[in-house]
Amino acid sequence: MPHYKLSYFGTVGIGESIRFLLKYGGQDFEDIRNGIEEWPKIKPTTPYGVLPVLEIDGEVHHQSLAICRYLGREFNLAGKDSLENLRIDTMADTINDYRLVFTQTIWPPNGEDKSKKLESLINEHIPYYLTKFAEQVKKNGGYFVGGKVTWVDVYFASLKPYLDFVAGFDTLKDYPILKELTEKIYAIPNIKKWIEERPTRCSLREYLAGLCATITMLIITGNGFKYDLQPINSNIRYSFVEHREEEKMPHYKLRYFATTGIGESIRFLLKYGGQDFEDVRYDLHDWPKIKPTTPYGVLPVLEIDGEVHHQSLAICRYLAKEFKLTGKDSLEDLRIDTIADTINDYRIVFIRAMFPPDAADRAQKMESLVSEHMPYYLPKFEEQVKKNGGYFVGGKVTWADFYFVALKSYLDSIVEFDTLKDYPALKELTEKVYAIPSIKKWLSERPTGCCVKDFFAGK
Ligand SMILES: N[C@@H](CCC(=O)N[C@@H](CS)C(=O)NCC(=O)O)C(=O)O
Repeated sequence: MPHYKLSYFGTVGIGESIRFLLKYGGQDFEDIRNGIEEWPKIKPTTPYGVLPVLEIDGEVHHQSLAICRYLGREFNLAGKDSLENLRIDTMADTINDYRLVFTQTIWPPNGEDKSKKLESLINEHIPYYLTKFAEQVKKNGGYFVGGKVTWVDVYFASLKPYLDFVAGFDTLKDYPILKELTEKIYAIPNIKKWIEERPTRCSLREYLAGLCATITMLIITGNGFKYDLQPINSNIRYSFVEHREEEKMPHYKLRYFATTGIGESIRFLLKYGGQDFEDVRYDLHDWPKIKPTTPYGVLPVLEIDGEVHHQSLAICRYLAKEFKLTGKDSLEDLRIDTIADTINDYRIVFIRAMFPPDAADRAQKMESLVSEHMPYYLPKFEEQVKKNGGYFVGGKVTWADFYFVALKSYLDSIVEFDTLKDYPALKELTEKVYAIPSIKKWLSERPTGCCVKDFFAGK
């Protein structure tokens, strides 16, 4: 058995899903629970200044969802095939989007009224998501995916006390099927035992003292593992693409906005895989009509042979598996997932800087994006790429590299300068991905005038 050491706060929060999964797997683990008073000292010792962090035989991992996916696989709670894994990943990311609305309620962005946020959490967001979750669980025999328990059910059930606490009531009270699912997870013997014996902390008093609020604010990220360098062998990848052309290709239809954004990584991956796809692009003025036709009111949406999928990262991971851009084993996949989620956290800071309606707030967010957040993330990305032979993971191109590179034009256009200008290793990585023949071709032919600011300006 590997040695697991989990470091989180003395509460439930997003660390609890990892505890649930370790317990489910019958794994002993060191359950380090940090107090808020120690946090300022501990923070700089974590990969990206946040928790949870899980050490597996001394190797440091972060990003709660990446860790859950890894443990899910270790303990046979993953899907039976890659399409089922896509469905699980999609739901996990959607549950995480749901959770983030709670986080934003506790920590409203500057100037936003907390009670208004709570009101819209309760009256809009909770019913919006839970109705859809309930529908899905009903259609799937009482579980989120495939009529049996998977790690996404455990993830959902483990979050309940935390979400109830923020909302101030039993969030599942009007959703019997979700309640039943949660009870089923709680009744699994190892989990039942854990619930009986786990430390009971995170009281309201503690919460008000700032501990839980700090925790909920955290978007878990990080790095700091040892690397397994491999020679770069891009021939293998090109020959794979040629080989695929002989196979029966599924029909792909991508629906996104008429810009790069998070849809572009999906386009990059499809192009890399030599896949034709319908590239449906919407203008902003079409959006109100289109929004209700999507699963959760957002894009991108990818149809694969008519089955509708959403969540950009879940889709990228699925395509990467199709086109052999994943890791060589599950630990390498964990490293790829971790950096992809961290790049996504970085991306979200750009979005938060771009949208506040108040100009002064927007200017302040933009200023801290450029002077704090970018210099925080980019040197860490640069260091990781340097340590890994010019790629994010394992000394060869993986979908994490594609995800990062495809976002560049979008992020550059938000701040209006080359975000990688001071980061030669990241720049070189970008050039390498741009030079892959299928990507080079795509860059030369993709619709132009597609940058984020122009798009929002209606150009
Ligand atoms: N976690 C989702 C987020 C999707 C998302 O927020 N999409 C934005 C575009 S980048 C959207 O559709 N916004 C329209 C809206 O919220 O009305 C994913 O990665 O797919």
